[in-house]
Parts: sequence; C-alpha cells; structure tokens
Amino acid sequence: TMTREELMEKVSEKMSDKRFQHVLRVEKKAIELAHKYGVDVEKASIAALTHDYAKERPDEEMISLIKSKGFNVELIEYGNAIWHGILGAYLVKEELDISDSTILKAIELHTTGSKDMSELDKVIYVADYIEDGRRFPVVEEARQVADVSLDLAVGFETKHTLLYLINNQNKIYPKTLETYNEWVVK
Ligand code: DGI
Ligand code: FE
Ligand code: FE
Ligand code: FE
Repeated sequence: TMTREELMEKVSEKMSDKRFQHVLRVEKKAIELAHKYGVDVEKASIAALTHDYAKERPDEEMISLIKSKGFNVELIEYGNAIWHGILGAYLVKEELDISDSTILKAIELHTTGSKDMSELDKVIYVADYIEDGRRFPVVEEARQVADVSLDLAVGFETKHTLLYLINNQNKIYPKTLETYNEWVVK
C-alpha cells in the first residue's frame, strides 16, 4: 500500500498541473467534510486524490476499454464527462492497486451520484462541486448548504447540475435522473 506522497506522484503523472491542483483542492474539501460528517478521513483523502485519475486519457483508449472490458457500450455516446468516473474506478483498481470497494464506488459515482450513496460517496460528490477553485453563480450557496447538511448539499448540487445540463441541451445520463429522484424530489 502506497503513502499519500506516492499516490500523489502517480496521480500527478497522469494529468495536467491545472487538473492536479483541482484534485488537491477536492482532497482538502473532502477531508474537511469527512471530519464534519464523521466519514473515514483517510478514505476521503484517497478517493479525492484518485477521483479524476482517468479524466485526461485519450478517448480512443477509453472507448477500447469500454468495449474490451464489458462496460455498457451506451457509455460511449455520453463522452468523457460520464465515463471518466466509471472507467476511472476500474483503472485506479488495476493501475494503483486500490481495492477498497467503498473508495472505488465513490470514484465511480463522483460525477452522477446515485440513489444509494454512502456518506463517503456524498463527501466526494459534494467536495468536487464546491472545492475552493470552483467559480459559478451558485457555488457560494452550495458551500453554505454543505455547511448545514451533506444530504441537502447532494440535492442542491444535483438540481443545479441538471438545470445547467438542460439549459445547454446536454444528454442526461439516467443515473443523474436517478440521483435527482432520490435526493431532490420532495
Ligand atoms: O471531472 P470534474 O470536471 O471535476 O467534475 P465532474 O466529474 O463532477 O463532472 C464532469 C462533467 O460532467 C460536468 O461538466 C458536469 C457533467 N455531467 C454531470 N452529469 C451529467 C453530465 N454531463 C452529461 N452530458 N450528462 C449528465 O447526466
Ligand atoms: Fe470528475
Ligand atoms: Fe462533480
Ligand atoms: Fe473533479
């Protein structure tokens, strides 16, 4: 098993400095949320450091993996935004030798959420959205909600992500709607 420094080295090799700085800010926020909401801080750190591990892999490599490793081929049409978490969990397990299923699930769900989210899944999902470098109109409100309730923060993020996606006529991944139905609908 790797030290945090070894893990940081492996992750930074696979992405631009700009994205690695995002990863470090997600880790900082995830650790903060983990302390506040009673989640395993070491797991939060590892999941945060690895959540975007696959984000900068070439599309051709990712599409080959989807086909050869038996992932749902419908992933292909959703593009990197959706497949980097799902394939990321697979690549983190294969290449970084991280086998903790609770960490791998948090990586897998970090973009879309799901109806069944552990507290660790919620911490990573929310930390990615509100890390200190994020700048969008409702981020300050999202940070305030996360200060009050992790579940409400999941709902707030899901609602505003969907509003954004619909405004831009983006394709909605079914899991995103599943998350909406569980965490937003009254
Ligand atoms: O990888 P990050 O940029 O740090 O953040 P992320 O993994 O949470 O989100 C990546 C992108 O995915 C972001 O622009 C929002 C988008 N996204 C989330 N749900 C959906 C989606 N895109 C589409 N097309 N459909 C979704 O359901
Ligand atoms: Fe991501
Ligand atoms: Fe996110
Ligand atoms: Fe991210």
